[in-house]
Amino acid sequence: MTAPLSIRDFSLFHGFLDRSAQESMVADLRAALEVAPLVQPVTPRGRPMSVRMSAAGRFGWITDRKGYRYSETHPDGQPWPPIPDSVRAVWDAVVPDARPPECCLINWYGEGARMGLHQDRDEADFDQPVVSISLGDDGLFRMGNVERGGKTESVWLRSGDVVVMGGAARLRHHGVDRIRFGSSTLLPKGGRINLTLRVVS
Ligand SMILES: O=C(O)CCC(=O)C(=O)O
Repeated sequence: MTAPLSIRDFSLFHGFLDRSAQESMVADLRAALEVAPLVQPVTPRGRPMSVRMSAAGRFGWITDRKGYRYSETHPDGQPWPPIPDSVRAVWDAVVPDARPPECCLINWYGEGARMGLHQDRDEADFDQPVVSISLGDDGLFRMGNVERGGKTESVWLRSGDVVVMGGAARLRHHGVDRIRFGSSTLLPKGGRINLTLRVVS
């Protein structure tokens, strides 16, 4: 494993997964999405998000008119499928001392989808990192500050890249301004999948 690039305390492992590892992870995710289909969530104010979401693990992160929260069931009522071993192996490799992940949030970005700058703070233990895995089209990842506002820096995340948001980066704002739709051949119909592994409780 080559040393990661550090930007604003985020650790970026470019090219962490090779093409065949990416393909088998996508197959594992397709099986998980059979159990827990992607949904287009709405914010508590009722605004539809541009990403589609699902999850694997004990918890999934959901949002609807009742608020942002972790839930042990999919909005349709069934429990989430287990986190695929291929995904769990990335966590074990990059954050071997962390507690086991309890949620793998699955975000799917179609053409024009984005995610505004935000902090991940619905988890109980901020000493535990969040690990992000990118698959498919390139996404422009913006990294900011713990406080709102101020200067930010951006980097294009490509298929197979892994980012660790731990330590001083754990509560930094981050988001995805845009994707380059069709830039990768991994997903036949285009789009970007981002997985974030989290310890929830
Ligand atoms: O899509 C990404 O690279 C980041 C996703 C993210 O910020 C999140 O799920 O909280």
